[in-house]
Amino acid sequence: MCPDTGKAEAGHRGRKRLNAEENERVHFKEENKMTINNQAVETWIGEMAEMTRPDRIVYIDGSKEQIEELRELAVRTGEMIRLNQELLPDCYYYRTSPKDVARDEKRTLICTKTREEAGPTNNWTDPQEMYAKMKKLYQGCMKGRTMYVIPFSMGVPGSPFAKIGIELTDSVYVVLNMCIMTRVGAGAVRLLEEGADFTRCLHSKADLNENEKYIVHFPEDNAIWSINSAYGGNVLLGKKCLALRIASFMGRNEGWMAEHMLILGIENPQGEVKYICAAFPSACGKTNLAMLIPPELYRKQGYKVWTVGDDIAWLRVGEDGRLWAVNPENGFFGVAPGTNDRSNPNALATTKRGTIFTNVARNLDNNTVWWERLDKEPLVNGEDWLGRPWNGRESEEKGAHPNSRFTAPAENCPCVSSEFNSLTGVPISAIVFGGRRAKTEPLVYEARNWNHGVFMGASMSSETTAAANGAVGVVRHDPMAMLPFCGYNMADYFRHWLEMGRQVTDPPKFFHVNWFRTDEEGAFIWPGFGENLRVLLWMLDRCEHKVSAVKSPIGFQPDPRDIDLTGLDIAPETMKKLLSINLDIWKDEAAGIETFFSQFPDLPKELAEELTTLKKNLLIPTANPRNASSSIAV
Ligand code: OXD
Ligand code: MN
Repeated sequence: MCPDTGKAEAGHRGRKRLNAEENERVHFKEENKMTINNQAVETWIGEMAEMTRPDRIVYIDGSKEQIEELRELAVRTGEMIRLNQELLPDCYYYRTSPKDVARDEKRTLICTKTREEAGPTNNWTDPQEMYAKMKKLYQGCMKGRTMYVIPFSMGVPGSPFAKIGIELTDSVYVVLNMCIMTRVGAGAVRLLEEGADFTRCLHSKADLNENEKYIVHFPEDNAIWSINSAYGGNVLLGKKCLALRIASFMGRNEGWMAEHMLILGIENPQGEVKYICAAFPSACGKTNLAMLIPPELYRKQGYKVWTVGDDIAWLRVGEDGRLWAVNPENGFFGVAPGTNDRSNPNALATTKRGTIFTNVARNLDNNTVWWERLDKEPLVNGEDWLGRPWNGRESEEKGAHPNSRFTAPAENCPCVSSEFNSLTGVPISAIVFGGRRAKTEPLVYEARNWNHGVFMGASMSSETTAAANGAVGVVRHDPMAMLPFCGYNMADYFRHWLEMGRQVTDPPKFFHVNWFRTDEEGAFIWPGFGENLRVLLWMLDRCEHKVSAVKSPIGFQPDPRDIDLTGLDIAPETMKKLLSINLDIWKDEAAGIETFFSQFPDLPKELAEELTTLKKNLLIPTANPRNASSSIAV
């Protein structure tokens, strides 16, 4: 392993690495220029530097010049590779250590004063114990290194939604990613100087010892400590750690919500835009849905889709009684494999400039990047994500890691919403929950009301993916896609959702979707991607009371004729199958929900009541629940 980055030597084959002395000569023009005039900030940075002992402290202002200096430094030290600047201007390539390729849920902790506050679904340790343990690990870990101070804002500075953080890190890769994913520099500094509170984020790659890797949240102290990892989800502390775990805790106390949701706008031919939020677990297609391109038929009619966010939504009740959402991020940290000009041309276009690629394969013929299903041509003269020579025609192994990523600026996205930088956000018409379920869940159904919608989210399950360490393809309960991201007791989180429902006087409708239903051969039945618009349009019609629905044991379902299939090769029978519910499977599902809920002694009674209703509905003695249904008026 390389001593200073802990990365496998294979990852640096053929690249010159600098010795410590050469590194010393790295000069930062901006080094002493920036200050943050706030006593609490100074004291904290002083304490953290005292503990970690960096050789130098460099403040990050997010300027083009400083970013350029850091890129050059990363190339000189061998940490990153500069990609072909003609084909991929300002794009860089990075490999993590081979065992540090995904979020590590087992090593992610919520350290609240009591175990109960963190709840049964989070890993918990007493905060004092954890601080003591981690202080030992951080002791002197930045000796010989630079500590970068990154002041950042989640949300547009000045927006009532925005929250400020400062991340201290010894990783240039983290700095460069944070400069894409968050709003770094002046705006955050101004708010800090006006006395804004901030999340204290400390990261050190230390020596990347996987046995001492920790991603720890202290919500009561507004602090995050991460050590021994360099994988995005564990180290870009503004993202999962602040914008979901810490923010969900803040939101509960302050009366708003932080959710693992994309936000998209659908513009109709009359130019009206309606916004939808959707929560799917990691790597289940949020980025693809957020950047959806309408099928040609709809494009010709004038439909457009606009991306506000692909991963995180912060939601507040507006003065008008509607729910309003912002995306607190400034870029996309998307899964690369499977992204191509059919599945998501907008994402592909977004990655053509100013992007950092992590753990993908590299094309040695033209120094660009490659991943599985990027195109039909296998890469022949390549290097895999481990830095080994790789020929896609011969190799049985994958060229890119299944959780390899691109970090790309949102401003690159051809369909970025004009409301992306709105201070007040966008009003939400519909909230969608979904996951990967081969058999159980129908293509779409609608909740009867807010409480039923909360139950729908709370009882969500999905097959696991490569975004987190552990087995892939195992069905697990993942309420609101927040299981790994809720910063406090999930029973209280459900209660908070129910409370928000009492405050929204003009609520969005709730829906559940499943794009991943399979047939007897295991093939996906629904074409997905752009065609998902057809389902979203049915939802919007429901929101505007333009179409009726059919009662079923699990909620309202479309009359199959109400989902427009024009131009699609899908028989009405297939549509019926996509919408069908198997009562036996659903009885098992209800039992699974009951077991999942039973771990919360303090489960809100509203959810227990919804479960009782579901069980009652499922006992209707009929072979086909749709026969037992009746049309309801809208
Ligand atoms: C992500 C994740 O990176 O959910 O967005 O893991
Ligand atoms: Mn995510």
